[in-house]
Amino acid sequence: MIKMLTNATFAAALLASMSANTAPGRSYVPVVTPNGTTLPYQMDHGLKVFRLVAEKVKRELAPGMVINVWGYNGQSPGPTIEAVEGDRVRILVTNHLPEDTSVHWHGVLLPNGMDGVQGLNQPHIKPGETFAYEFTLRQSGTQMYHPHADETLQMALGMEGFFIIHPRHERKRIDRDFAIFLHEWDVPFGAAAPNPATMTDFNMFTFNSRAFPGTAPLVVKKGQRVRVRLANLSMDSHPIHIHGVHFAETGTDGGPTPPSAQLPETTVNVPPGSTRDIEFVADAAGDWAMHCHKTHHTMNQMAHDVPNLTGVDQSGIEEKVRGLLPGYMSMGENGMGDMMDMGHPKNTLPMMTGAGQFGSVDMGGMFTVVKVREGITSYADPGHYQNPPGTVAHKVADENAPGQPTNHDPHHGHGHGGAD
Ligand SMILES: [Cu+2]
Repeated sequence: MIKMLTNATFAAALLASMSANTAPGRSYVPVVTPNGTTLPYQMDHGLKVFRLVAEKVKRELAPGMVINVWGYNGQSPGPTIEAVEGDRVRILVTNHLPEDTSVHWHGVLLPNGMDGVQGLNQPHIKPGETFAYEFTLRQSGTQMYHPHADETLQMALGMEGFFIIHPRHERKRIDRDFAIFLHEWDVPFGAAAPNPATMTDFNMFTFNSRAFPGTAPLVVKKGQRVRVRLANLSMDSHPIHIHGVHFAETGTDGGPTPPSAQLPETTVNVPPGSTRDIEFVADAAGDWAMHCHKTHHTMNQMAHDVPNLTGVDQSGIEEKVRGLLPGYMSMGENGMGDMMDMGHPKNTLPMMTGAGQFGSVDMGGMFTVVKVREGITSYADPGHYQNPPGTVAHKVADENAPGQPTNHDPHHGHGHGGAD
C-alpha cells in the first residue's frame, strides 16, 4: 500500500478539531515549521520513504529582499523530516548542485556507513546522482540534517533542516509544537548572494531563513502547552528569549532532558551544532516578543563600521558628507531607531523596522511574536492584541500627577510597606 501523507492533510485535521491532541492515526501532534513545510513521505512495505533534492533555491528573507541560496526541495531550511521512534526510514537524496554533496543526520544514532561524512563513511554524491540512506530510529528528540561535504560553503548557503523523531508515547501533553532554525548570513548591501567565506561579520539573522518583519507569528490558544524546537548550524550562538512566560529546557540533540535537570529559564542559549527544546504553558494572553538577545541579531544589514555619534548634534553634517560620499549614513544622534527612514539600496532591508499597533517596533532579524489568544478557533494570524482597558503603559500629564505612585509617601517610608 502506498499512502501519501501531506502537511496540508495534517493541518486540515488539526484545525478541524483544535481540542484534539493528535491528528487521526497519529501518535503525535505534527510539528509546525513557521515559514516552512514538513516533508511528505510514502510507505513502502513498512518503511517511511522520504525524498530530498539538494539544489539552488531563491529565498525571500522578508518582503523586498530575495537571496540566492542552496537548500533542499526548493527551500532553505529544507523541509522538516518527522518520524517516530522505532520507524525504519529510507531517505533518497538527489544532488542537483554543481558540486559533490552528502547528508549527515546530526545526532541520529545509526550504522556508521549511514552517517554521511563524504570520503569517510560513503562515496561523494556527485551532481546528478541519487543515494539512499536507510536506518531504524532508536531514539527520540530534535535532530538535524546537513551536508558533510564542502561544509563551510554548503551550510553557510543554507543547507540544513530538522529531523524530528517523536517518542512512541509523549511524556507530556503537547498542544503546539514549533521548529525554528537559526541562521546568519553575510549579504553585501544590494547583493543577492550571501558570502560563504565570512567567518565572523554577519549582517542578516534569521528564523527559518526569514527576518523580521518577514517572520510568521507563533499563534497559540491560551492555556495550551507549547514546545519550541530551536536548531543552530551558524557560526555564532544565539540566546533566544521569550517574553511573558517562564519555560523549561526539555531536550537537546542528545535527547530528552531529565525533569530533575530542567531549569526554569526565560532565555535559552543555542550553541552552534546543537538543538534545544523548550516547553511552557501559554497562560497569559498577549503579543509576546520572541527574539535573539544578542542585540545586533535583531537588526537587518547593519553597517557595523558607522562612527559613534550618539549625543552629537549632526545638524547639516550628514547632507554635506553625502555630497562627497553618496549613501553615507551616520549613527543617529538619539540612537539608531531614527536611521530606519534612510534610503537603502535595492534588495536590502531596513535595519530596524516592523509596525506595531502603537508605532514602529524598531526590530529586524531574529524577532517574531508569540500571539497567545483566548478561545481562538483558528491558528491564522489574529492581528494585534486587544489589551484590556487600563492595562497599557501610558503617558501622564506631569510626573507629579495625582494618582501616580510616589516614592515619598510619609506613611510608607523607603519601601518597607509601613512596617516601621
Ligand atoms: Cu543571535
